[in-house]
Amino acid sequence: MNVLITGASAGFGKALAERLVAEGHRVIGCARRLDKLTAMAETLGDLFLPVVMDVNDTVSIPKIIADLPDGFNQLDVLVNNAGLALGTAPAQSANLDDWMRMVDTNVKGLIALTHAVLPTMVARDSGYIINVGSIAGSWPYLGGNVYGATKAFVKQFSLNLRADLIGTQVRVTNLEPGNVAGTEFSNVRYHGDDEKAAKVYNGFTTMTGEDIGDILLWLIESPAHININRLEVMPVAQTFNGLTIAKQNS
Ligand code: NDP
Ligand code: 8X3
Repeated sequence: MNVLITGASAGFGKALAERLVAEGHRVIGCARRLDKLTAMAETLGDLFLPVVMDVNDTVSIPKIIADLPDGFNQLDVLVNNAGLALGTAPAQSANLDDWMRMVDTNVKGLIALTHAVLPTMVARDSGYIINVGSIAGSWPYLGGNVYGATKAFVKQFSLNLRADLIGTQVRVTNLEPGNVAGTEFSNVRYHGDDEKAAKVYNGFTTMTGEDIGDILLWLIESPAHININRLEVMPVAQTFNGLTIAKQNS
């Protein structure tokens, strides 16, 4: 299969690329950092095509897809994985630039890629779009404000794609992971404060990028007649917040 992964230079995307190549699939690995992609290509070989792509630059996306070389240009799977959280401040003190970047990357980038790839999948009556959402798209938490809202968009967009794709063989899944350590996610969220990022994962056993890579590979290799609409996964140590009440006299 030919699998295009956004956000392939780190975290889940990198873990998935490694697994796919090990299984003999071709990977179009997209991200902004060419040095990271080039290093991966040196290890992964000819089955891995590094492609510089900034999903925020939505105008550039159709041409990047149209210019994919022979052998890599028929996309069987699109994994919309590039995304980020910025900050954990409550809404009333959040940074507006952070909010806008999350919308640009997690929402606009994802729909632009989907728009560029979907018509060809439908024309071939075959293909699979996997969107990487988050538990933050379903479960509100303090400081999750716009990040969670972008992932709620991703969830509903995924479900609405399924509605539009009735009668076709094109599949769509929204993967919704909870807490995952060992990626750059929290380092990015805390704007490079690596000490603060590391503390998020202290004191419990969490999931890893490799766990999510395994799950993504399992989705991609699942039987073509099954559509997994949504898949929510958390470490056992994580569960839902109780509903909080601010009492007047406490
Ligand atoms: P990482 O920060 O480790 O990886 C993010 C990837 O996205 C990098 O490869 C980065 O590459 C790429 N990326 C970021 N911005 C852009 C952009 N504008 N254009 C192209 N690529 C971009 O994060 P994770 O692997 O942990 O997260 C991957 C996805 O999973 C995200 O959508 C995240 O929201 C979601 N998620 C993460 C969870 C976690 O706890 N880790 C849990 C649930 C969901 P580069 O910088 O080279 O462009
Ligand atoms: C990332 C998971 O719980 O940090 O999407 O929001 S969480």
